[in-house]
Amino acid sequence: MDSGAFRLVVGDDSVPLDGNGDGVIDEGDPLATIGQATFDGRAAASLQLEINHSSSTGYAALFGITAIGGDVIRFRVEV
Ligand SMILES: [Ca+2]
Repeated sequence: MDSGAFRLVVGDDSVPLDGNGDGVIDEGDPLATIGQATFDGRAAASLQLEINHSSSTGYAALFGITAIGGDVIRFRVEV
């Protein structure tokens, strides 16, 4: 069954987004923070995920979401 989940494919799974292993990605995890993000002219508290890949670091924001299940998004190695 399609759960509607999506994949974020970056880096490797040695640094999981659910860093504290409690099953939820939220501000309690080292690579996640909550910040104000804007989208389509609106602002909302949003989960911001630090993405380290090769020699660069970027961020992905989940607009309007402050916590999400650790099984929904994860790093995954694709070779
Ligand atoms: Ca967690």
